[in-house]
Amino acid sequence: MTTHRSFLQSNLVTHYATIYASIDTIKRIAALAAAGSLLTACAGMEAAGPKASATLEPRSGSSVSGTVDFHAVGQKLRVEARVAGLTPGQHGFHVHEAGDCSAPDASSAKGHFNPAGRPHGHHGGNDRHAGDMPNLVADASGKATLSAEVDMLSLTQGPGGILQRSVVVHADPDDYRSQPAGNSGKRVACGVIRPLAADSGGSTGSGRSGY
Ligand SMILES: [Cu+2]
Repeated sequence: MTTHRSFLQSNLVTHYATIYASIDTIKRIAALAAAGSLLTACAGMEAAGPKASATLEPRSGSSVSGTVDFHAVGQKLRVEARVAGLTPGQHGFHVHEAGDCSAPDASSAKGHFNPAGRPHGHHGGNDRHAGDMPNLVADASGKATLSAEVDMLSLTQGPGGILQRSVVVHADPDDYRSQPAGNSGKRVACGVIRPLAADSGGSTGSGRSGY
């Protein structure tokens, strides 16, 4: 009986030791996981928030191509466009409602992204489509770059969210007045706006001095 009891006790001690070791392991794993997600969060902030990109493909018989990148800067969205194959001068440039560039004239992208149901207008005002952006300006060689911060748009799932919508370049300047699209003519390029993985997008090596 004594032997049996002592066996039981020692067995219990071993059992508790195992439980405590498990709890300790769980705590360590939890701590490591927390540290890991903290690092991930920091890395995301260093990269200036979520990113998305659209690859422009030619439409309406044009040879226009390019890339449009987006990333969040506070409550605004920074737009960086590099476009080639344009006629020299200004070209209407908008976020359109549908992420579908399949039609030869890009009509499948539908109208300007306009979640608030407002008239078309100047990108600097408030009474306008959320998708209204500044005209691209092409040089004599047909190349245009644009770097601008716009509001009313975001990379979230909220009402201003532009993921899986499209960006469209037009043949003519947007006059920022005419309805419904600024009289900017044919759609010469179109690209669907897709989210990028958090660690891609080319900002590697910058802004990491905080580590
Ligand atoms: Cu447009």
